[in-house]
Amino acid sequence: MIQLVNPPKNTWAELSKRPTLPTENLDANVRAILTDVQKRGDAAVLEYTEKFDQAKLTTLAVSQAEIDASEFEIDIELRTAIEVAKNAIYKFHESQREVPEMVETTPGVRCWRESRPIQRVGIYIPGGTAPLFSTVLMLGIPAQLAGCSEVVLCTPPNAEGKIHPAIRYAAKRIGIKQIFAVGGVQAIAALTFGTESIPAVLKIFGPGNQYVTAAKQLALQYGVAIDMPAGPSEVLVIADKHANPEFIAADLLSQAEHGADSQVVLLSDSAKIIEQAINQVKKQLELVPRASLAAAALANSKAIRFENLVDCFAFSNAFAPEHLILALENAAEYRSLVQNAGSVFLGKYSCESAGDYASGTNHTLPTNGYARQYSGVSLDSFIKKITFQEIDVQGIQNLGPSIEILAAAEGLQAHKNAVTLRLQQIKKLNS
Ligand code: HSO
Ligand code: ZN
Repeated sequence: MIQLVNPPKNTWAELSKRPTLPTENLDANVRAILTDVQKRGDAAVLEYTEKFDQAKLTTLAVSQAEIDASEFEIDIELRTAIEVAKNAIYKFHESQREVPEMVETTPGVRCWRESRPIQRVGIYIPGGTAPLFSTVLMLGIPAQLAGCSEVVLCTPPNAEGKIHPAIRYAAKRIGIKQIFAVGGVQAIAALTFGTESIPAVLKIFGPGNQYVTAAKQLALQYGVAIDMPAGPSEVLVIADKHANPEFIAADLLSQAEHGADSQVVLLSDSAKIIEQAINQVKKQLELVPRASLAAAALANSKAIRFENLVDCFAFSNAFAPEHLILALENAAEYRSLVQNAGSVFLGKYSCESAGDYASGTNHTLPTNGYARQYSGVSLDSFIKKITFQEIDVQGIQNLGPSIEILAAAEGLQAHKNAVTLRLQQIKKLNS
């Protein structure tokens, strides 16, 4: 880890920059696949699947028999743990339902909002080095709770053309019926345009590599919504002298093992804690099977000592981490200092892994500094809110004259007339 002491404020923006991979021709290559899938549908998708995933498929849809078989392919322990996670995620997202509140803005004028689901949504689950079935739960559960009528899951097959059983099982447990063995840009393209077998959707969710992310950005241009711009996963820990260095190191490593481009930052006002945590990282790294990925991530990660915790929070807000762990005594009391973060973990027992899997909060969160302006995925991400209003005779009489003045002042006579005609009719009826 790169160690720094009290870096001046004018260096914070630079220190907060996430490394970017060279993206030469990336957009052009991604666009070419998108337009090819748009033109040739399943045939193109099958070709790209053979090219990028080495899987020779004849159909893209995962059969119901394969989905059902998942139950026997994973052990009872994992099935039970999935159930625990599912219940907690369900409970927390269920609590996000809003009861519509009707407001009388002027006597006789009532306004309110009602939620409706986004009808067709796509969930992308990356392949790569870890089968992220937890993400199936994180995206599928709020989709089901919102009442989305079609939930389409795409995930790349292995070279034998198979989907990891835990991904199939998680999908089955939450009632996702449409699973397609397709990944990468071709999956995003299929969800954007629809193919003979894969339905087009209105919004695409889920993490992915830089190609998938670029494809999602392009999908926006075709009128498809996306959850958020995504990037490599990241954690920032703020620790005081009371923190447990073993726990800090474990949390840093849990994020670092995601990939070589993961972002890991430790901030503290205690030189001793930083030293101990770094020693622990070295020790624990040896026990992690994905040590080479974690070591690569740690190589460009930072441990920074500041004069005090207020400066730590100021830096953290500038960095806007996806995950923020407050390894502080009385951590909850520091809440108001947090301005920018995707999800916050308070106190020594609140590890990020809990939020990644089973506490109930969503793990699809803004990375790359987007926590400054984006929220993580929630029930809201799967619904639209429609405003309603109902105006009675009294309401239009109260509000009408003001609307007439406003419309006239904008030079929009027809707008004014829509009110005037009604007011005139009311006058007639009353005389
Ligand atoms: N930390 C990841 C989520 C995840 N971790 C899935 C394990 N599985 C991004 O928030
Ligand atoms: Zn994680």
